[in-house]
Amino acid sequence: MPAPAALIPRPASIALADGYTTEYRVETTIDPALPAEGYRLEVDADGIRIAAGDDAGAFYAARTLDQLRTDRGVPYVRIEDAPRFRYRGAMLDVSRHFFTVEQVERYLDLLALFKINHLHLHLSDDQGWRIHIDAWPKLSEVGGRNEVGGGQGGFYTKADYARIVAYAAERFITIVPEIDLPGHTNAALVAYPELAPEGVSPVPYTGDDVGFSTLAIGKPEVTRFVTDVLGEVAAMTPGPYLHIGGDESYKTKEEDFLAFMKEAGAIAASTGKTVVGWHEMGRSRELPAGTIGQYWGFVVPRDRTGEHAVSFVGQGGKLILSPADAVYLDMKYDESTPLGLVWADGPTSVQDSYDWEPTAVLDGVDEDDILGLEAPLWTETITTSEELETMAFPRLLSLAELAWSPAEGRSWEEYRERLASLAPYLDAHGIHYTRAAGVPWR
Ligand code: TNX
Repeated sequence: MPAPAALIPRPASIALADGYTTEYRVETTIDPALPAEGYRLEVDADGIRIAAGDDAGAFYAARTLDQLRTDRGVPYVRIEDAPRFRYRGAMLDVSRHFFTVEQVERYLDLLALFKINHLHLHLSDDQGWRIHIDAWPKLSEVGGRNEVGGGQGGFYTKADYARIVAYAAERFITIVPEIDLPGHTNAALVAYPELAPEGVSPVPYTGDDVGFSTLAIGKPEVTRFVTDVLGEVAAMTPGPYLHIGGDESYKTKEEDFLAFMKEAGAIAASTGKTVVGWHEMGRSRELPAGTIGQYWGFVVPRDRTGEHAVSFVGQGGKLILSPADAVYLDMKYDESTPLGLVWADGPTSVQDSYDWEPTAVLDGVDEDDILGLEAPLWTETITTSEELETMAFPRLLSLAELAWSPAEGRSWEEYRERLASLAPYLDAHGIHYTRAAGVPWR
């Protein structure tokens, strides 16, 4: 019997038999009786056969096959597999530091290896506006020319953005655009003073503080801005989701925040997209039908974060879980990590990133209320692809497994061994992962 395969994410069921094939030709068929994104992979003396529920399932079967390959060939195996959650996400903050199309494509390549199917792009924040909007051209041309530390910044043209969307789609990844409103808007206010409460532009912001900016809620210019921006972003988005932020709007009065979220939510919904917002948006009881909440509180909720998240479910929506003390990839691994932050009960070890159960986080939130999971990578301290990879890997793999693999039979003790065995595969893809403590790297 060969050693158990070091597959991440772990398949729903796997049976290994004695032997290897070195005949790599693959016979693929689509069998609509199989689940969406699911597949069956059989390797035996007759060769390699894949049956998949759809094209995504065939793609994932091929990714599993990549991981199974050894020097001796592919082990005889029978795998039946399908994801636990249909939303398996990563987020990249391209605002605090800008990342080029090529850098985003590199991240997409890596996400696809582990069956992640959504990349949420945080396209606007205090430090930079990163997507061109025809009706408000200075957002990118002025608001894009900055980043944390005062660098050049940058932005995506519509053609750039279309390239990212297409590259993602080839890997069965949906891009989820976020325009963060009504806070986190300093860069927009730099470009257009009429959007600011005092009607004057602030100076460009190059630090890493949060919660100090707000749109001038109630002004007709702001309504026009939100309508134009969300309309253009929706038109660039073939995917179903439009994220409108809503987090940490500490300078917005509560009544203004609620009025704004109602209005912006309705504008976003009128584009035909499903609205997504950070959990603070759940303070509103007037969300568009089916609005998705993204929970970024702790694995054991504090303050009113859980209540705000559950509000989305009460209003007929589902949740994306991103508990900050588990899946925030910008947290340090330990005291020795040169990059990253610690505010979310950090440091965050690989075990912390793995050892939690999605249905146990929020009372009254069951499996069916959870659309899926997402690991955000905020980039206040991150400037290059190599740095990004050292923070994302290997903790992003915990998210990939939690979002794909069944909860039954999951244990950190078993996972850490499987993760260590995956090192040659990570090396083969040139991934700059951190050999973090707690994993028996060889
Ligand atoms: C909180 S999480 C933020 C971001 C920061 C991040 C840093 C969330 C919705 N907002 O603005 O970049 O912490 O970890």
